[in-house]
Amino acid sequence: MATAAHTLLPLSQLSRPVTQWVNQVRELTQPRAVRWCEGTEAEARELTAELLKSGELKNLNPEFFPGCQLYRSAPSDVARVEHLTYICTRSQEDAGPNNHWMDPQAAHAKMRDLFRGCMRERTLYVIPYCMGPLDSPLARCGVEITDSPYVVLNMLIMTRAGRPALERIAREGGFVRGLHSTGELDPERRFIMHFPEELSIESFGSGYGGNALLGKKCHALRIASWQARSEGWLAEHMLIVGLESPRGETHYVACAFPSACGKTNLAMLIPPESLPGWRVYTVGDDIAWLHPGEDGRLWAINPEAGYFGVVPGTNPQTNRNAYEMIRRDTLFTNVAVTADNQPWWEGLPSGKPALDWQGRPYDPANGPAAHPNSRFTVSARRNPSWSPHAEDARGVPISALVFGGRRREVAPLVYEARDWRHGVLVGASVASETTAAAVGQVGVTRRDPMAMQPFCGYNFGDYWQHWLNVGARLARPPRIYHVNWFRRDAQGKFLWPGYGENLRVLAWMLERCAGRAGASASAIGNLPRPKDLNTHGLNLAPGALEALLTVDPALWRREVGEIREYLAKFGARLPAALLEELGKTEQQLG
Ligand code: GTP
Ligand code: SPV
Ligand code: MN
Repeated sequence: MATAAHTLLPLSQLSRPVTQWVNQVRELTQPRAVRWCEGTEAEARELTAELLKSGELKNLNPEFFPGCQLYRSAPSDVARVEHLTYICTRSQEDAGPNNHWMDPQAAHAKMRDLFRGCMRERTLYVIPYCMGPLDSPLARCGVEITDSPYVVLNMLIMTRAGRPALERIAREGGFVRGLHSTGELDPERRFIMHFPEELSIESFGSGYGGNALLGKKCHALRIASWQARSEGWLAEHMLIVGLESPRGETHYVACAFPSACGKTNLAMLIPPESLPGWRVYTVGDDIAWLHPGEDGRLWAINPEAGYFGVVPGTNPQTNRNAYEMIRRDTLFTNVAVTADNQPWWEGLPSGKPALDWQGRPYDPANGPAAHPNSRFTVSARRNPSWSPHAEDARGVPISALVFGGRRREVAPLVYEARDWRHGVLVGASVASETTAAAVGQVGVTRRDPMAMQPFCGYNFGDYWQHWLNVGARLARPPRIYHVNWFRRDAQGKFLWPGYGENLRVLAWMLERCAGRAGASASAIGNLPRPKDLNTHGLNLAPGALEALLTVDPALWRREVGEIREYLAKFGARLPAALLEELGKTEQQLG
């Protein structure tokens, strides 16, 4: 009975390298106890009960929101902190102008000082986790050490965590090391450090989302993008969605939009009634790992097992799937509550807030009731549109890649790149208005190539070359598109209804892939003519569609100039192919 005996082994005896590392960290941080996470439901229930008892979590109204809790983070700890996030490579050039950089030795020394003794009076949790299906050769494992039970609860939902992950680590040997402490939540003593050459992460002083759930942005994007480059694949900030047409064909599309620009919503889109026969299946809502397959196509897995999604704006009209999904077994962070203890957020059609996200009596003078970056954490299995192929070990084949941004002007609703090479330029040129997902000013337009500005673990120049190399290996590469759901009219109103109606744009892309849909060529790529989009049952203001599909040569000449200036920052590391493609666009603009 070798297997039975094996499962009885304490976790601390499964992998010597993991145990050695835990012991080193224990010595440095001095916790009062060490707890290894098994990943069972009983364990999650027990941890939840402890947090309810200590008051860190609050139960929400069990009649309407069974199994749901509220967590309020420190008011100064509500979003990612890009200015405190570093890539620590031996050479600064390897981190590139797109990253903050610190010398690895200096960074380790700084972090050692912060971590020394930081877990006194606290429990150290060891979370072995697997990013991707446990049986997938494309999945990668890590271990997060944290002193935050809230982080543990999130990681148990967001990743495949516990014994099976540690068993895989014991078999394979390698794993990403992520050390995290909430410290004193002092923004002056907060750093998120990445050591891609060592496959390790050190995060101190924040308990929030991407700063603290180390499997997510830190591992699955910043470290994984580095690993992906050396191994020949791509780690991207992309949703993955399956679209079944009325003809019964299913195609998968992966889309990179910056934070809070519509990935979760598109991933679980509900087809409008006027487009009968379409079905939508969610594979992932935030991160895609893309691998060239033996068949010459690009294949994608979602490394995550849950969603850490933006709450405000979720309602039965915009996203009924998400609205239903978060009505049970969901962890809410920084939402408001009603007088009868239901969660409340801006965009709900009914109810009113009694307490705001900080737990104060609601007063509009204090700003929104729910924090604009308030989030839900929920298992992907709760999603009514969860794809039956989301757990496939080899992933799903991708027919189209889509880049997008939040831009009130310039970028049309949709356009198609001329080919892969041009598509890499289109991705590298993405610009978007900043959102509440990161600390800083909101609504400022900045370059966010491939929606990876905050997440690429190395020099963008090398990254774009890697994209070109991957494309060259694909006999059947996906087509590449750019979309913008956020164009506005002169009064500031959105020109496009968005949400479920976005399916009309995706449908055009798939028809293009099948060689059935028309387009007109422009300097920036191919655009649908109004007649190429299915607008049946769509209620647009007069002239809106024409405005959405217009390329203004004067605005675009300025845009091309700005793109050229931006790309020049990457100097010798910038692939010449991107400048050649930009030159073609410029020439055609006249
Ligand atoms: P991260 O989790 O931060 O990576 O965000 P995300 O890209 O998944 O964005 P999400 O789908 O959560 O949407 C962010 C905000 O944009 C929400 O408030 C949505 O209501 C809003 N939004 C999403 N899709 C659309 C759309 O098609 N049109 C408009 N106008 N707003 C949208
Ligand atoms: C994002 O900001 O892109 C998110 C949320 O998905 S976080 O986990 O905080 O990165
Ligand atoms: Mn994201």
